[in-house]
Amino acid sequence: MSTPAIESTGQPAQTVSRRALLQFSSAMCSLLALPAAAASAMAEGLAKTPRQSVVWLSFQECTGCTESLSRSYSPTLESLIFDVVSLDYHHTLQAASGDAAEQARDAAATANKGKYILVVDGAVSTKDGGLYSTIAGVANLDMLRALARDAKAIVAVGTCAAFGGIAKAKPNPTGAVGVQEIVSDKPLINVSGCPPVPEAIAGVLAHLVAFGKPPELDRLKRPVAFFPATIHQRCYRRPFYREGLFAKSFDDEGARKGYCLYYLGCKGPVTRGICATRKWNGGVSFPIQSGHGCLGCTEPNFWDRAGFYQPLEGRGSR
Ligand code: FSX
Repeated sequence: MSTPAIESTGQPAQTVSRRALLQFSSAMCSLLALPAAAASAMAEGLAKTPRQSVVWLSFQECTGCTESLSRSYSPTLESLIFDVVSLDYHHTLQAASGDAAEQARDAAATANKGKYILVVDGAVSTKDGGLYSTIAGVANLDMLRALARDAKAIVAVGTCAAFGGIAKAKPNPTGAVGVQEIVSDKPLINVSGCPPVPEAIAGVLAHLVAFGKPPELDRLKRPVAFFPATIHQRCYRRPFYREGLFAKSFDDEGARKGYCLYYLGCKGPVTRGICATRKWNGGVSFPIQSGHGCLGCTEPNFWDRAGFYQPLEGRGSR
């Protein structure tokens, strides 16, 4: 998929040390599956690129995506991502509230017209003109259209923003959809997951800032580096699957021995992501490691597609 280059903004240059930038870039390039030489190029790009204005809109969501980003345990990641970008508007993280917050968003969009990155988490209500989800009296639908118009790129963070997520699940009373069903004329990156792995959010923003274009995307507009394979392909329980050793209930002998959770409804074989390798909370664990099958949350329609405890059909020799 082609990834058109995009211009940088004119914000003051960030002041992070070169050593910190190199550490950050090395970690990001490793995650992005870029060659080692790309780390210094990314650090150079970040060092000379003015801080990138980011306007972050939260619509129909649970704040899990922001919780995920704020709980990144990677050394320097959280501080660097806020030094590399200028997070000009974010409901949850900003100090401003009320009119001041709305004015901050409008001021950032005006000052960086055509140059800011628009991050969206949460699904967009479209039914009845989008009146079921509003911010300061403005429908999310209208706010998205207005802010997307002058954005240079859009990052849909979380499965709600990417594909509609839980809000879009039946009966979808608000007419919820993902961002791509509303905006189709801007570079768009879907960082799905409910919530996404925090390093995927940071990595996409770092790539946009350092290289001026999105990373390579798959057919669902997800960055290939963070959705390289199915959870099953990288799962530490996969040897049990191949041996035909399964847990059949959550408290049987197979469960105690850590056998494969396929028959307890795990959706790992049809779900792409890096949960099994990057894990969560600084590499402590991920759902399968804590004894529950993958829910398939990085995929479209995951809530409706299959019961969480219904096994997939047609187990083959994987
Ligand atoms: Fe959705 Fe994110 Fe799941 Fe929650 O913003 S992807 S419900 S983790 O918070 O949107």
